[in-house]
Amino acid sequence: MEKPVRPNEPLVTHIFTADPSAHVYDGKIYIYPSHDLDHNGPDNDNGDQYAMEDYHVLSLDDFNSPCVDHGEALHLRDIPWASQQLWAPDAAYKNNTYYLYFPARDKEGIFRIGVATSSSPAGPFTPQENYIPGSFSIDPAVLVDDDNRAYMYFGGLWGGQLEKWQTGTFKPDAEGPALDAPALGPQFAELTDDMLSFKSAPQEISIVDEDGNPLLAGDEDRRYFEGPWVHKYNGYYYLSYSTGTTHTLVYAISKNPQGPYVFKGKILTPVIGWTTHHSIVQFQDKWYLFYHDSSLSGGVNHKRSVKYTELHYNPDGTIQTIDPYK
Ligand code: FUB
Repeated sequence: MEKPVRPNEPLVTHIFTADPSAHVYDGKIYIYPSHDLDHNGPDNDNGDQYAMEDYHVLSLDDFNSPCVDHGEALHLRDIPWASQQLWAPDAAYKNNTYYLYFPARDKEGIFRIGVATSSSPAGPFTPQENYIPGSFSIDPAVLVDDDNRAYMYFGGLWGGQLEKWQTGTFKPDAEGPALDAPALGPQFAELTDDMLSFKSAPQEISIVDEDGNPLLAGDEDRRYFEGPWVHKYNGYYYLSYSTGTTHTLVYAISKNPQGPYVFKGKILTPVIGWTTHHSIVQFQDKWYLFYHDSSLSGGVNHKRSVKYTELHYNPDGTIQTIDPYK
């Protein structure tokens, strides 16, 4: 019998995993991570080192159980429109179907977001012929709300190409806003009832400070970079994300799924490795943060491991900051 997974330790060590999206299905915790590959290629701001080719689904019966790797759930070779780089995925359940949402570069090298379906939370997943029309950039996160409407949050700077879409079309040489201009926010789109396309064109989410002013592009401790996640707690939507260059997970809250979101604070201090990426899930009566770091590989940016830790709220609904190494 394999050992239970302990907090702040890799869920699995036989493969490298990152970007965990955790959900509770059928009373178990399913984790949808990226599957990092071991290679000696370039490591750069374009993210070429993240050269992933497939997805594995992981699960935990509970937090006293070993982690199960359900094997390959989807491979690049089976996605007709994609050329490379299966980055951070998410999953959703609706219509008696499990949906896997994932970014990849299309045949022109532009990141798009695709969807694949399965009758099982562990896959295998069957991809659609084409990416979601109107989709772009990376890091999809899907919230199926209490009224059964489903929203996708997505977008990431630099290698994730978000700044290249500021005019609504892809401009390969476009750069981000000036440092004293409002930062780019994540994108928001409601999904159609069949979960396979957007109801209308994605719109940018505004993240504002405590006085209602948009966070600025130069505010690297707080502005959006990549890796959105939205969960609900006490009637509020919590949008959490990575600040990228300052390597922190932070959050903002709103009464509306589309925002504007008011910045609140830090969730996770920087981890070992350049990227930080997470999800937040309630299991039974506790809340958990799933995240990754590169400690198992000795700090190699693209050889990461998914971990979890418990997350605590203060009585006023703010989240207590976690230092994973204390
Ligand atoms: O895993 C590739 C990329 O690294 C993800 O899409 C980003 O969120 C970052 O974790």
